[in-house]
Amino acid sequence: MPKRALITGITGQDGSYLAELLLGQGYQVHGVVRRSSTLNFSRIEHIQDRLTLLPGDLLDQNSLIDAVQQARPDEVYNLAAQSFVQTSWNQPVLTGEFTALGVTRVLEAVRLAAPEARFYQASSSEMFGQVRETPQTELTPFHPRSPYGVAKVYGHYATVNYRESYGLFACSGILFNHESPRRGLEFVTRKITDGAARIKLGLADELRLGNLEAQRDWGFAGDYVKAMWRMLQHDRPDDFVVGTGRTHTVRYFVEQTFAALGITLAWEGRELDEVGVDTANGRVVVRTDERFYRPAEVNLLLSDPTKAREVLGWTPEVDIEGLVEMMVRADYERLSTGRR
Ligand code: NAP
Ligand code: F7E
Repeated sequence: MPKRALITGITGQDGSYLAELLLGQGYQVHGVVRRSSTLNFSRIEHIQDRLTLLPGDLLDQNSLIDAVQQARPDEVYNLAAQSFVQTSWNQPVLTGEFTALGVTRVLEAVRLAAPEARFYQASSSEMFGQVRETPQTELTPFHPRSPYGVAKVYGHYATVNYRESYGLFACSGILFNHESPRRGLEFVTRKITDGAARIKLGLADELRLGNLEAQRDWGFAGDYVKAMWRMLQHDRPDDFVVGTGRTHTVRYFVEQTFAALGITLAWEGRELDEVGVDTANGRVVVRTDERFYRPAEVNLLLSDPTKAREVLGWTPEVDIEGLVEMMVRADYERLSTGRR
């Protein structure tokens, strides 16, 4: 009998890579999709005929119970969330409903309708926030710095609590930033690769960014969904940090991206008035903009993924340079063939 999986957030970046991975392993893959006036299946359209899509919303308890009853899953991956940190300051209540209470609703659906199923919660390095130690491990205390981070701490402990209260096989993956050509355009990596490709093709003049000094441990989403799957194949439920163990500034990501397009940058000015100049022709192509700074910043994230490596045998395959190359090439090709 093929294994059965249910994925919330299947239309998102990670959901699409995870669905591909599970299909490749012979799973029957079910995905929860919420209603919208326009279909939003671009990341899964290439595999849609092999998926079973079920209507449901993190806000609606009964829809989640129905989805679990219909899917009869061996494994449930809760990837759905309001996942953009910046938006969480504008919509803190909605972020709490989706990203915090939504986890309890999915856990309740599993407890009531499929208590033997294995459960994965998409926790986040944003929970470390103002970091108490570097690098961050499974034992590093949390100090979230955004409504999103606060909501993820709730979801993390809800997962731990359902494991301890009801004996659910519930795992929390504390994943550091992971990116891909399927990353949403508002996240900084994709904003940079898309923006730089537009400048190279003459479709835009400049790219406006916020804090260039923030440091992130960036990896490739296709690698990280393998860690999620491995957590649910392990012999007991546990929590794992997943990252590359390397960190870089936003500035480095910008420089690498422009370099991949043959543009060398020189920086002038400071902080809110800084510009990146194309050294070949003196044109300003990057400009800092107050609108993209955050009320409270997470300055530095760096994982220690030792436990994931030793217990799960997981290691990432794509490094930051490979990731930049993959993303900028995909954006350049997409835009140069007229797809906007
Ligand atoms: P994403 O691309 O933003 O995808 C989010 C998914 O959640 C989408 O499928 C979205 O559906 C769905 N969703 C949002 N609100 C929903 C609701 N009320 N009901 C049902 N579905 C809803 O996020 P991602 O990058 O793939 O991340 C996956 C998960 O990992 C998220 O929980 C995120 O917070 C977490 N995480 C991400 C990272 C990272 O670096 N990518 C790191 C750590 C943790 P629509 O398509 O309908 O909007
Ligand atoms: O910002 C800085 C910004 O929005 C990264 C989500 O997947 O990873 C992601 O959260 C950094 C921040 O991701 C711009 O201030 C500068 O320091 O790409 P981001 P994030 O906030 O780290 C975690 C692990 C998650 O769990 C989340 O779901 O880049 N930055 N200038 C900018 N960021 C954006 N978005 N836009 C800028 O113009």
